[in-house]
Amino acid sequence: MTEDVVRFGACNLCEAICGLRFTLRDGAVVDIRGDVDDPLSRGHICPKALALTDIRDDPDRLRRPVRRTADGWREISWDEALDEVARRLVAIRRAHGGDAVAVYLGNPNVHNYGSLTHGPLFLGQLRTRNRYSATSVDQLPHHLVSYWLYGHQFLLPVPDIDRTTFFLVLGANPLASNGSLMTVPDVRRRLVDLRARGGRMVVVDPRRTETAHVADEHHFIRPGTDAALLFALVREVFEAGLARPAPYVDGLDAVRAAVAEFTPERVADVTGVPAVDIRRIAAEFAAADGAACYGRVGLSTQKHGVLSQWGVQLLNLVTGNLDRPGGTLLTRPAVDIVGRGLIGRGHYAKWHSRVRGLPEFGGELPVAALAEEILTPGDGQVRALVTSAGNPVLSTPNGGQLDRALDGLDFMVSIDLYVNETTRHADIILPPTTALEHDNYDIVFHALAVRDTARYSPAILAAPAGTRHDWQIFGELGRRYRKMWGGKRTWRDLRLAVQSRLRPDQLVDLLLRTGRHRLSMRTLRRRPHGVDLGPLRPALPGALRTRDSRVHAAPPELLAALADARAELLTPLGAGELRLVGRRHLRSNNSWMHNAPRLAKGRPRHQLLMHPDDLAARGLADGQLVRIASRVGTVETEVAASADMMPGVVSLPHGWGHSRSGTRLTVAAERPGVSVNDLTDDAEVDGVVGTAAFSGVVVTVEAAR
Ligand SMILES: Nc1nc2c(c(=O)[nH]1)N[C@H]1C(S)=C(S)[C@@H](COP(=O)(O)OP(=O)(O)OC[C@H]3O[C@@H](n4cnc5c(=O)[nH]c(N)nc54)[C@H](O)[C@@H]3O)O[C@H]1N2
Ligand SMILES: Nc1nc2c(c(=O)[nH]1)N[C@H]1C(S)=C(S)[C@@H](COP(=O)(O)OP(=O)(O)OC[C@H]3O[C@@H](n4cnc5c(=O)[nH]c(N)nc54)[C@H](O)[C@@H]3O)O[C@H]1N2
Ligand code: SF4
Ligand SMILES: [Mo]
Repeated sequence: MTEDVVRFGACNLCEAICGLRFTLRDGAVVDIRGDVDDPLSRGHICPKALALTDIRDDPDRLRRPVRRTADGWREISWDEALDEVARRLVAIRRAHGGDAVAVYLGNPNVHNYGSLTHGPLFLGQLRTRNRYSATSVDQLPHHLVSYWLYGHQFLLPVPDIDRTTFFLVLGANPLASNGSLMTVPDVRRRLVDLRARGGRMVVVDPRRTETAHVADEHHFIRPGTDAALLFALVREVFEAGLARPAPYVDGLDAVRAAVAEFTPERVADVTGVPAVDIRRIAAEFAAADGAACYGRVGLSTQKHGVLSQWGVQLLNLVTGNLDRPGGTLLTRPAVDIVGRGLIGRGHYAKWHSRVRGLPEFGGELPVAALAEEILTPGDGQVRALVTSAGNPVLSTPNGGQLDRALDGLDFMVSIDLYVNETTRHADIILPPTTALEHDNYDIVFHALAVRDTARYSPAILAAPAGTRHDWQIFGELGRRYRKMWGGKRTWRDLRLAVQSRLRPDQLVDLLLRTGRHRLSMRTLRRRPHGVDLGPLRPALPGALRTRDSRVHAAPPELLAALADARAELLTPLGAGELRLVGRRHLRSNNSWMHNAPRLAKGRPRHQLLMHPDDLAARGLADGQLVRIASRVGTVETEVAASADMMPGVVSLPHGWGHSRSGTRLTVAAERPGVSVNDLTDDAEVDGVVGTAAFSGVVVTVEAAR
């Protein structure tokens, strides 16, 4: 037996990027714990990090490319697989045009720096307008609002949770999710500290969540009505004479006029939040010495997601809390995504989806339109699909329809570790290494963290022989595709040839050296716990990217959207209807970690939660098998009584539904659950930008026969 070796890295499973301490014995990880010297996570860890080894050692995990054949999956060589993918995609583009090949990028792409540095080398060559990603089932409204208000889609203010004295949280459950667009490891301790220094936290959610349980105050809200609540709060700040906007904010007169009708009384009828509370919360928020309003998935993925996120920004702006310590601030990351133009400022509605006419944003179309683009014949019909690190059959609205649509493709390739509900349709699957086997620098989530830090994670274990990293797969595909496409060589090709041969750490080293903190990979390698770059600090108006360097609080597009939505936003929802919302659990991660034995055990967590009164009204009992139906589908699962649910609202987590045939998920199949996205509706999208409207789907629930 050799001596134990200790190594440090960061977890890339969720946005919290916790520092981890690994103990290795005889080449195997025997212990994982939080790195107490990490300046951001300070030793925090959650149960998912322990499953990193489950994923690496999972017998179901693919280690070689596989081809789907009539007698099941057959392993093939990398050369054969990569050549065939390039050849088929080139052939389909030649025959049907660039738009015939669609791309879907899932969530883990942004947690893996190699996919970010090398993905574009291949994907950029496809020349398709049919680009989709998890963004349009997630944070898309944030980007659009930042693009309009601040001039860049990635100028996303982060709550200064460590200094705020009033934290207003809508549609987010950081105690389960560990924060989103707010990288906040150890959120529980930070919230305890908030209250210890006399601060208050108010949570607005149709479910009394884990986060609501540690708050000072929780309010139920009817799903999809948050925009009305936020407009009422903004109105009250104006009415009470409490507006204190910064001098570089334009458009607030127009805002004031636009929200005038949103009186607390009218909004109380719509939202279910009492008018006295609306008035009081507005006054407390405005009076606080540093207040932050934060709204996440529950706000973004609803019909008025864009208006809701605008409302969040407006409340922070009007009260002078944007760019103020204790309010919301921009980060100063070591890899400066905005400053270096790594992501463009954004563009909106430059083109539209072929079938339904949904707008693009930043070069992507809403994924709610993907199935119809495959199913509807005509010029520009999607005939091939490339997916990377995604599972849209389980994660996008009306996944059942997409599931059927994928069967009709001429060709599909997936870059993924598993044969899951989506990749089971692929002709070829290209499996990358797992997180423990490749290095990483978190380009995205350092830029969204509640404190500026920088940390590099080396590979903890050697990659098994014959496996490839995501960046190598993308680099190889890029080179082969370029060769097979042929044609004139350009400067772009030269850049492609050079970049595809550099490793991600070499590319990121360049960005670090030229960044504002003048770091380098060498420095980061020498400091395995990461480098502390300090608390967030004010940066406006200098950091704005609008042409006049001012905040545009009332862009004409948003005023128009509000005018369109006002009648609906001021009308109470139909009485007696049941509305469906989603939830997350600490031991689960979207659709893809249910095959980890360590996480799968314990109490089941896939059930429909329903208020006891709603159960009684339907003659249903706790634990019973029920049939849930929406416009697009029906599923059957167990119901669990929960007094934490708002009456009239039911909750089902997404990412389940592992009973479709042809997958290779042995552990997950034992506790399959059902897919909430067999109920969510591809026709229900945000009116401005097309994000899936998951929150508030109308459903019926009855005893299963
Ligand atoms: N353990 C775990 N952590 C995760 C993930 C995971 O799957 N598991 N996923 C990661 C990802 S990809 C993301 S994007 C983040 C998301 O992080 P969060 O945004 O914190 O996500 P949720 O925990 O789903 O919280 C959303 C909340 O919105 C509420 N809600 C639903 N509809 C409405 C509504 O209309 N109005 C209001 N006010 N509330 C509503 C729900 O009841 C729920 O409590 O989490 C990340 N972290
Ligand atoms: N109803 C409802 N639907 C939702 C949500 C909701 O709250 N409610 N949340 C939405 C949100 S916020 C998100 S982000 C999406 C997530 O949905 P998706 O991004 O579509 O899918 P994931 O479930 O994250 O699946 C990730 C896939 O990537 C693979 N994978 C993991 N790591 C890697 C890697 O390093 N490289 C590669 N190549 N593959 C890898 C896994 O095997 C898995 O197949 O779901 C969305 N869908
Ligand atoms: S909170 Fe997120 S980053 Fe931290 S250990 Fe858990 S999964 Fe990993
Ligand atoms: Mo997400």
